[in-house]
Amino acid sequence: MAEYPAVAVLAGSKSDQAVVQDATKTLDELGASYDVQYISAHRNPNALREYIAGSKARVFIGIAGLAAHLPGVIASATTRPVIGVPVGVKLGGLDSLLSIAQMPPGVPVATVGIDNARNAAILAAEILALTDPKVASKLDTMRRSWR
Ligand code: RP5
Repeated sequence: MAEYPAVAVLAGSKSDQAVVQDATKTLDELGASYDVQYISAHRNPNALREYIAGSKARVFIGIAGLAAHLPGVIASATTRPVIGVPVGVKLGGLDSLLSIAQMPPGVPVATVGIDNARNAAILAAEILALTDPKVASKLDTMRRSWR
């Protein structure tokens, strides 16, 4: 297991907190360590870049609503995998979903469904599980519990 938080969970606003908690609850279930930060990509872009540069996280989860550029901006600053969670604020979340999913070729963001932070956390754990047997075992147990 990594000694530093393995997943960085970043959200654009404290108003995204309920969705953030869906992610962290699932990461707790799967034994994946994480750090949570609320940093707006448009209000505080310098702090966001500094955080990413200083982070040793192996996977980033970016949670944002409306224009939802946060996950794309995270991906612009790192080659580590980024998972985006569109938050349903307006337009049923379709604006956020398209903003996150429609990244131009070359800078991908793996996108989950609207407000589906649980899937983002499971996907992050699946990435960690490639090299972390404890997380792999927890994922296996979770899947078995659904049978
Ligand atoms: C996005 O705009 C945030 O991720 C949030 O989902 C939405 C509203 O933000 P606030 O008005 O609460 O700052 O940047």
